[in-house]
Amino acid sequence: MNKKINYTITFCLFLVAVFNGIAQSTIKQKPIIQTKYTADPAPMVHNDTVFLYTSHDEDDAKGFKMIDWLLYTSTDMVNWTEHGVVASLKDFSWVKPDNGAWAIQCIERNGKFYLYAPMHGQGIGVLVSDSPYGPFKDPLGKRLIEDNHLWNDIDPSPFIDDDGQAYLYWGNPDVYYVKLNKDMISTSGEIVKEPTKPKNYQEGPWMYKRKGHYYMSYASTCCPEGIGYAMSNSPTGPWEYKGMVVEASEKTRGNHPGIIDYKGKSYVFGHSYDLLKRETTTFYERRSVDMDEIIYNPDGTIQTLPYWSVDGPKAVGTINPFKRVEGETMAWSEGVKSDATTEKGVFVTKIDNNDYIEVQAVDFNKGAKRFQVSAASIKGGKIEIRLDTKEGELLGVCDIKSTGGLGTWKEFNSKIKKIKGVHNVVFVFKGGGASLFNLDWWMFK
Ligand code: FUB
Repeated sequence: MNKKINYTITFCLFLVAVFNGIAQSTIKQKPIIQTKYTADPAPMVHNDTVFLYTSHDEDDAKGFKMIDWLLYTSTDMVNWTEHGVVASLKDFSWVKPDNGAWAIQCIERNGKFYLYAPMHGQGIGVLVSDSPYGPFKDPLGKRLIEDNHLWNDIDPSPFIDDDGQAYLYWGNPDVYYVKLNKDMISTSGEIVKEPTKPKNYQEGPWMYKRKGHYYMSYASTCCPEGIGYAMSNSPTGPWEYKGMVVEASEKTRGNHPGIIDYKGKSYVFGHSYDLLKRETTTFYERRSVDMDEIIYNPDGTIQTLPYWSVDGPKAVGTINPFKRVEGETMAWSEGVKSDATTEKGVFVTKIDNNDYIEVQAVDFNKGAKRFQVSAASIKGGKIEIRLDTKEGELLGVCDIKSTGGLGTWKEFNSKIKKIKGVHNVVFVFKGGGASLFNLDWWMFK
């Protein structure tokens, strides 16, 4: 290679590095799930818990590469616990299982949980379970929706009105709806193509009723997509466009809404590419679910958010550290991944030197003096237990010795400085090299 070409390549690489550095250093938002790429948030409040069903972009996805759906729960809206794969294309015997697990939504009726799932190009199916955690089974063994626009049948959103009538809404680029029977796995009457499709509707209808108003929110404008919404006096329209819940932003591309009320506050969930952008400036379909609090005006309209805030919402609950807390419960993390086995369930893995997990709003109450953790390890390493931030006060260090393998679990404990009150806790992992240990659960005493 001659010198001139060499200099030119070096200069270009330098520019790319500077651009990457600038792009990555400007990403301050913190998507709520970091161990996997997640999309199409479908939050459901059941009893005192938010169940967040998501679709799942594979780590090596370039375009849409989606084969299963994930479940996360929270009782405080800042810490999310992963429950792993809650359903997959393989749960539908009539579906090609290689791709197309798009946006699902779950709804409860009479103690049963109905998960409506689009398999892109193959139609909309429904799975049923006695528990929001699954296992979900296909009661029909065939599509729920039969029509002549299979390709457009995506993003099903179930809704049950106060009079008990249930509906299913879906579609791109049109909105369709049909009545569901009480069994929730059969339809009644004709499929209707909504004649008053709201302005800028793209896809992803999210139907709900609040204080007597019917709402349809949806991926709005293209591209980029924000989250728009329309209101009506009836579940079947006419729909009147009311504006944006979250503005379309150049920071993102696709979007998909989920809206709930929980513990006296209201929240919108949607997409960002902010996790991907921390790693690369190249665009891939590797999305992340983010969320924020929203405020309703007295007339039921919604105050628009410009984009996801940097800090996210405040905690509306606390973590009890005197009971086992799953390692995969986190408000934020860097570096680590999650995995699962049938025996162990979900655990934290790929823990390298300086990776960390932050858990917010941990209520130490009258005081904790010891830390205990279940880990499995070949090399071993250390867990620094820090207060409030990654650089915060060091409460103690727990040594994780080799257990003889990443599948052999043992408990380790260490003394810590006495701590009281409500704090964020940050576990900073230290050791030589990569994959120091796996982590199942922790607690304080
Ligand atoms: O995630 C695949 C598709 O992208 C969804 O079904 C749409 O809503 C869009 O988010």
